[in-house]
Amino acid sequence: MSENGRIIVLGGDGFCGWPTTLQLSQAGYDITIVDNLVRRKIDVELGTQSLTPIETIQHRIRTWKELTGKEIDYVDFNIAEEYPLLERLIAEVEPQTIIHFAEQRAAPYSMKSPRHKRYTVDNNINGTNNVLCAIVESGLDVHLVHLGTMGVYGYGTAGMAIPEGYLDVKVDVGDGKEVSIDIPYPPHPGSIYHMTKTLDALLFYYYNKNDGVRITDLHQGVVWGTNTPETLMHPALINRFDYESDFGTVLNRFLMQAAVGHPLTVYGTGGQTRAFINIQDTVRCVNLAVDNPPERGERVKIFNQTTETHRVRDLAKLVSDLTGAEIRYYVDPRNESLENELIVHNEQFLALGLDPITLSEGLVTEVIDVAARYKDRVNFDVIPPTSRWTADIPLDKVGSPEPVEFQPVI
Ligand code: NAD
Ligand code: USQ
Repeated sequence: MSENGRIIVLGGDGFCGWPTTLQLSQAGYDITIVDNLVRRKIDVELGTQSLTPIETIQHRIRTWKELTGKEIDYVDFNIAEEYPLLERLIAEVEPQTIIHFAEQRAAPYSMKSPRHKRYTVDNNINGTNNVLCAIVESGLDVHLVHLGTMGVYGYGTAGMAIPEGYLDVKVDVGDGKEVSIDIPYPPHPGSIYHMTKTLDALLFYYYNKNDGVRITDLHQGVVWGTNTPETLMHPALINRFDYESDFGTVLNRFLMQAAVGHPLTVYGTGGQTRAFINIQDTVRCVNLAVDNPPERGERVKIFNQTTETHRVRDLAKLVSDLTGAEIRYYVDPRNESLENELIVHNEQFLALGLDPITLSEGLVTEVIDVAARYKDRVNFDVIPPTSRWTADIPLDKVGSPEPVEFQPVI
């Protein structure tokens, strides 16, 4: 029997799910992972692999048991398609919490083709609906913690900081009177993937209102970094590191590119500002969310899971200053603002005790070291972008360096 309780981690073989699983197991929770390993299969589809040599999930779990004596259960099924298995698992495990990482999470992959658009919607929306439906059917008071994205808000505002999920608005009700109401922040997705997260939010709103399901939605920024104290305990526990152009996120891509001597691939002017979080803080935040569930009857609890914002070209300059890497501007394959300001509230996690890891030279160098160590595994063909947002962006321009006249002065 666990010291702390039982948790089902959906998507526990993935980049965020694996280190979170280990940390929660170390903290004394009994963990059951559900993962259909689709992420590993997508690597085969894209002709790539994690930069770090990740072991099979069975080997990972065995190594963890040998090192710590702690058991992690693993079940392989598709939560979007195999609903009865989900119902049965929840009835058997009787979890206090389900953490839901199990979605197709790459914006470029979701824009690749009609098949990829439809897969992303089918997988993410059916998966989330199945989890909610199965929780209700179980009759158990399960707290659902979902990994959402900062991208549900879009990346600009009317001038204020982005609130944590809800917006206070004043409505003119006539006769010069105004009432104040608190509404879910208007969704503003920038890709099919981000759209699925805004649809997830509506599912949460409904199941919370109708069935009283306790839900925490974590609006997470771009994650960077690789390892956590637990994944560093043994080479077989190493976390995955995505570097190709669909799943590789911007800062990790720049760090890998610097390590292998590829120019840093800045899209457009690099004026896009995004919210960021280190993988170690991802793990801490999920743990804090698990330990601080909403009360019964409380509305969906929303946290902005991010610790700092940066402009893409500033990140490129930082990496270039540290490593001497060349910066190269590429035609932006995305339909996105070329320049935006982004200020984000994140006080709730700070109030719960999060002490953020911010971009520091030491940590950046550590990630470059990881990349340098495994640079022989890099396939240079999968570094330039290949997915485009609209047919207006000529195919032959995607993945091409931008003409010189578009280059901004840093
Ligand atoms: P990932 O692709 O590495 O992990 C997702 C895992 O879920 C994979 O192991 C995959 O095999 C599994 N999975 C997907 N669909 C499934 C299904 N239908 N049934 C069973 N298993 C399934 O992604 P990640 O980077 O770990 O992201 C996890 C979550 O965090 C995602 O929901 C993502 O939207 C969110 N998020 C990630 C980032 C980031 O920068 N990585 C940033 C913000 C939010
Ligand atoms: N970018 C570059 N060069 C690159 C890669 C990206 O300039 O080589 C730019 C993109 O144009 C974009 C920004 O960097 O403006 C961020 O791109 P990204 O690929 O790092 O992140 P994104 O597509 O937004 O998606 C990632 C995760 C997703 C998560 C999201 C959080 O893959 O799961 O939801 O970050 S957020 O960005 O806050 O919406």
